[in-house]
Amino acid sequence: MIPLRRLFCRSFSLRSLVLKGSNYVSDIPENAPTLQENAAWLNRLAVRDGHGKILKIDDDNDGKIEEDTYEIKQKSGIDNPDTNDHFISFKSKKTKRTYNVVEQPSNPDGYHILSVPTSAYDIASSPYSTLSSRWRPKSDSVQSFSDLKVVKLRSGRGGSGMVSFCRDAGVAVGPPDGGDGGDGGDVYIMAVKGLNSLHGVKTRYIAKGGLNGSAGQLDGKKGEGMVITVPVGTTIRWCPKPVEIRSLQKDPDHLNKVFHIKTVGQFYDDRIPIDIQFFRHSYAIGKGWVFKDKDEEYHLQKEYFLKLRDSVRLFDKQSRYDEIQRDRFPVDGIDLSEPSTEPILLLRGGRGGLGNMHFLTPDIRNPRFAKLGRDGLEENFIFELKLLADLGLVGLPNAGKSTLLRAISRARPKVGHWKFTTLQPTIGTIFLRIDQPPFTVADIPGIVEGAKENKGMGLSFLRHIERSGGIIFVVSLGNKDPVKDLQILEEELGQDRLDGKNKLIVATKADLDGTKEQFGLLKDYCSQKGWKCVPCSPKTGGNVETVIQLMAECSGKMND
Ligand SMILES: Nc1nc2c(ncn2[C@@H]2O[C@H](COP(=O)(O)OP(=O)(O)OP(=O)(O)O)[C@@H](O)[C@H]2O)c(=O)[nH]1
Ligand SMILES: [Mg+2]
Repeated sequence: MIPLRRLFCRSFSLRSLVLKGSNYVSDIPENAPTLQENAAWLNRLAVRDGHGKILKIDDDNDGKIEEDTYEIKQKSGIDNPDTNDHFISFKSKKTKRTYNVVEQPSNPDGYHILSVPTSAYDIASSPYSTLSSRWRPKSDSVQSFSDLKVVKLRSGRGGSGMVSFCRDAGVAVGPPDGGDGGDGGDVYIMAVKGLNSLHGVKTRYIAKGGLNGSAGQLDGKKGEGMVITVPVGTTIRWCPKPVEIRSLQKDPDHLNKVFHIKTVGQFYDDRIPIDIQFFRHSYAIGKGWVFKDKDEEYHLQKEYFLKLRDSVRLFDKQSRYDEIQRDRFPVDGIDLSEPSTEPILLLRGGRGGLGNMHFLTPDIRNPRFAKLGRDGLEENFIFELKLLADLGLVGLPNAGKSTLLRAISRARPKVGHWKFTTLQPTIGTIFLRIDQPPFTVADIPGIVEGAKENKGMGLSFLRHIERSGGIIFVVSLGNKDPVKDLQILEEELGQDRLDGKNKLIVATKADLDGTKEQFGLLKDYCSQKGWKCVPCSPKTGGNVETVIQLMAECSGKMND
């Protein structure tokens, strides 16, 4: 544990301490900050404070801990463009979400308030989630699948500095030699190939804290970090505490409430939010001391301590400024659509506290105090897996989507004559000729009328086809009115989801008697819209080749 270099320094250092009144010469570590160095460092802090941004940070010495990232508020004038001049509303190009930003009345740290309706964080639950595990339908495969997780992450707390004095043969109390605390562990995320579900992601990750410093100027070890591995295609969004979201959902007035989230722009005072600002619930500026032998009360009566404390307040301010600059997370979240080349930092660990060796000054010969480490961060995130398929199969339950995917690829989704056979998405890969790139098709659970209002399996599964190039509407000719079925699907998906995507209509179960007329009506409807429509019977294999060709065109991946 003790670095060799330091051990070496302890035993054979070059600088010596000659004790008055004795001939004894004691070795002290070579890397110890000298009295002059410490004095110069404290002076430099004072100069820096004269001009520079760190002055902007509120430094009330009232012992209050810092702000929260967000607050839940009643919708008020502040969120209303008619009554608030400082209100702006804009649409993010990346996520297509509309944001309302309100200038904060008092704005000491340069952040603004992003007003987000509570519905934005509704964590959709499966329609079966109220059932006990015994009655819940079992998934199609042995391996469980999960595409949404709310995860609590916590970075490690910094270790405390040590109060210790050099002791040696003949030296009862030497110069201070307490080392600094180690920094807390960080939390990282990494997208890797080969995973296709979030079921292995835990609901809580806690990085280790840094170790305290030790005697002999040994700094504490840095806390072990955490690397969370997720499948490629995962997106990560910050979210408020799930307990608060759940209790809000029970509140009949929740639609009138908003989350006021503190955000910062690219530049100071920039109102277009780029990042969410996190705050550490750590000690206030000037606080966070560890005392040994003599307590705080004793030290507060000493002039030398009060003077030193003022200088160290400036150091705390600088540390707090660094934290404010770094503890941020993109408002739009992180989209891990490519495998990560290196881990991405989500939450940084707290900084370790200073050991007492830093407080040796001309006035203070035996500093019996050191600083505590800074706290880590604790935040919640929504991990959402958006499978990456070139095409998505969208249809009412029992339309024959899974049968179609089985017919065109080697994927084996479960088929059944009851509704909602498919409970989790499956991706099939279709290989054409050798000179053509393969394309992928995702089979997702069926969509019913009213899915928008969370009927059936809801619309949450559409996240898997959000990034696909085309949508395949699967309509059963065995149903009474296929045109009506198609209209329901269009209505449920909404124009926003359909825009900019290739579309193909596959009419299944064409082998059934009396479906010709149905197909004629469907074809007419599709040609009015300019969409291609093809009949087939995946069960008997009829016309499947044509369907594959049309799908390949629809995927937009065909070579000329
Ligand atoms: N006659 C006939 N029956 C079919 C055809 N395709 C599918 N079926 C039947 O329709 C029923 C439903 O098929 P699935 O493939 O499970 O339908 P799905 O759209 O995946 O259904 P969900 O997963 O519940 O949304 C099954 O009983 C199939 O055997 C077809 O071309 N002809
Ligand atoms: Mg199915």
